Amino acid sequence: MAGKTECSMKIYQFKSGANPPRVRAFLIEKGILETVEFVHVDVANGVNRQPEFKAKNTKGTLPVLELDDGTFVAESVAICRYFEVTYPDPPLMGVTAKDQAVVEMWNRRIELGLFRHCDDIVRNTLEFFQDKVIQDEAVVRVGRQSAKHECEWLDAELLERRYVAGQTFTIADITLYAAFFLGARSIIGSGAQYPNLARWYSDVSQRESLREFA
Ligand SMILES: N[C@@H](CCC(=O)N[C@@H](CS)C(=O)NCC(=O)O)C(=O)O
Repeated sequence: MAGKTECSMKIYQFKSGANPPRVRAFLIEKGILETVEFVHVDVANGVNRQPEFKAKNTKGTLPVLELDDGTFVAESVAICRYFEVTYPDPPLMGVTAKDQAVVEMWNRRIELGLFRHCDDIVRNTLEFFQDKVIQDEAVVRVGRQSAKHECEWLDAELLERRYVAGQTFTIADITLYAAFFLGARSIIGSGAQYPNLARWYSDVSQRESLREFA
């Protein structure tokens, strides 16, 4: 493994938010956090919306991976995919064709479902986003209701599985934890209504990698 001084890859990010910790957690699970140099971008002061950063990612979002040939890769899952291929052990996105398909199915279900609803709620309520998006109370109402439905469905799914995609920890668990960080934790509350989700949450919360969500 490369030491800190040998880093050639960079990840542009900031400490909080829900997406940068997804990638850091993935790298910690793989034991390769030290192979990457992290570059802090001052999101609070809009540095990610300035031309210099938009030259790296026209969307202005973080995280962004910069490879040593100058390629920029945005989107957390795409960045994780790069590291899954370059550092296959331990696998976090499945090994066989079947397992890869199952993990991807679950990761997409979580990302396009609960994670998105929780993200919608945050973007449409936090003062930080007031000048960045058109905040709409209807989106918040629909988001809350949809997030509850997703929690009910996931709770039933987790009855016979330890983790989201099966009996091993995968990227889909990191994505679900990110959804919890964004607000799903408050939806499940004491867990009485969602015992399997509550069991999953208390199990994965023990992992050091998920302390990146803070
Ligand atoms: N789909 C992207 C979402 C990236 C994203 O929205 N990042 C947020 C931080 S959690 C961001 O950059 N927000 C700052 C902004 O939009 O100005 C991913 O998976 O990485």
